[in-house]
Amino acid sequence: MADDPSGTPGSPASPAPRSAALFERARRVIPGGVNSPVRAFRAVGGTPRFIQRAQGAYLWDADGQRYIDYIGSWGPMILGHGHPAVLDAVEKAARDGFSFGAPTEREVELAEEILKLVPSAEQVRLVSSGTEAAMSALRLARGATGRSKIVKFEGCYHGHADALLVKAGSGLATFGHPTSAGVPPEVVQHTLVLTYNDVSELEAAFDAHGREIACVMIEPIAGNMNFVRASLPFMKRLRELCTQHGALLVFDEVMSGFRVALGSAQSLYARDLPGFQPDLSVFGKVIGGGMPLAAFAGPRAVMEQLAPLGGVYQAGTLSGNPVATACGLATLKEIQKPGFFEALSASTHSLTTGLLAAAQEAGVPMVGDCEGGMFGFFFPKHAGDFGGGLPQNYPQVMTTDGARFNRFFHAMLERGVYLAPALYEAGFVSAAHTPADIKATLEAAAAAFAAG
Ligand code: KE4
Repeated sequence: MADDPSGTPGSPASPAPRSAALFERARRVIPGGVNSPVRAFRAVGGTPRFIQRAQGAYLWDADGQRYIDYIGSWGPMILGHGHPAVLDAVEKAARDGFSFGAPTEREVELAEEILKLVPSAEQVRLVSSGTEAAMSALRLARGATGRSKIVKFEGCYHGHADALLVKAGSGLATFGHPTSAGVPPEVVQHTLVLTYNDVSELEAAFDAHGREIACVMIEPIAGNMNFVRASLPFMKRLRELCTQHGALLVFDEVMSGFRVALGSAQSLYARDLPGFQPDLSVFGKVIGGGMPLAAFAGPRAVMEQLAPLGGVYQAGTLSGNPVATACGLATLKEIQKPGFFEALSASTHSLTTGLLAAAQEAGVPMVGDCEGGMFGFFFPKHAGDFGGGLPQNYPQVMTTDGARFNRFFHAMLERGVYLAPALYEAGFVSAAHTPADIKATLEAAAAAFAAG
């Protein structure tokens, strides 16, 4: 999620005149012309494309240019845009009413559907954004444990709640510093930022603060560092230390949830670490199907400490919104259909291995990984970096070639392929992407690499 400092704003003039005009107009009335910073293309330079419409695997911008979409609204559009079952559900729900501020059956249905797919949780609370879900899970962990300290990892993004906008302190045991203006240092004084995948830092932190730590929040597959997996030894040790010290392990699966597997990333760790479960889980994106809906979930004993039963306050006017829940429920029904994830994983794997093959053919150092409908890739500055494997943490990601990424991004955009406009962001494939779309993408990549 971090802005790429090596970005080259002001890259080649955009061939998208209407987007350029709209961007100019937007910047007069919206800060930076966007309602979320990453959309402004500041990391990659150039003109952000103003999207007019989408269908299936495709986006069309204001100039009528079609793109194969590998952002999918940053993850939600796992079915592709405009899936008929989702459209029908949303249309019907909208006709029944947009919002009531009262409980509805569909919220119960969606909660039941989520819990069916998340064996680590017994109850779930619906909210409107991933930030809200992560912020609420954090408050719940502090309320449930009576502790203040929290641990996060450099490179992981959990939305923009104050306590989570933190970069590592100068030394291991020192607490974080705000990454954003407007966050008073005292707000982040309890947030400890460690290096992802570093067991020794984890053990030292728990040695120093174990009984004061309310929770450790982690992206199990860090899509905000593009695509970095928490190693099995690291995750195993993290689980052990949280259990030993009475800290809650919070899986931020806003991006990975129902995206990397039907059972989310936690099902992959449970497969490889028998009995593994997080204590709390945070979801978003896919469970809203593209509409404002997120959630946090966990054991009843913890969740029932939330208002109105318990002392941890949490609320939301549009939480469990009737139209958003219809969109999410229809999406979750579709992804459970037999063969859905096998097909999606095959498409994503074909794309990722094809990109790596095209880079190798062109003599360009490139590494990548994928899981389910999520993928990522990096351009190491030297072929042997990271031992030929993937970056394992944020500092290593920082050593990759941002300028090459930006050239590749624009070369692909000009060839009708819309990748994430920042090297720190993951990519997403939908069920609507066909083998022909993957083939066209790989042909564009070969041409992009040939262009240098
Ligand atoms: P939102 O508040 O944006 O719905 O969710 C915050 C969030 C929480 N946790 C994780 C793991 C996330 O990836 C996110 C949001 N992801 C970014 C993309 N990396 C959303 C795109 C944007 O900020 O515009």
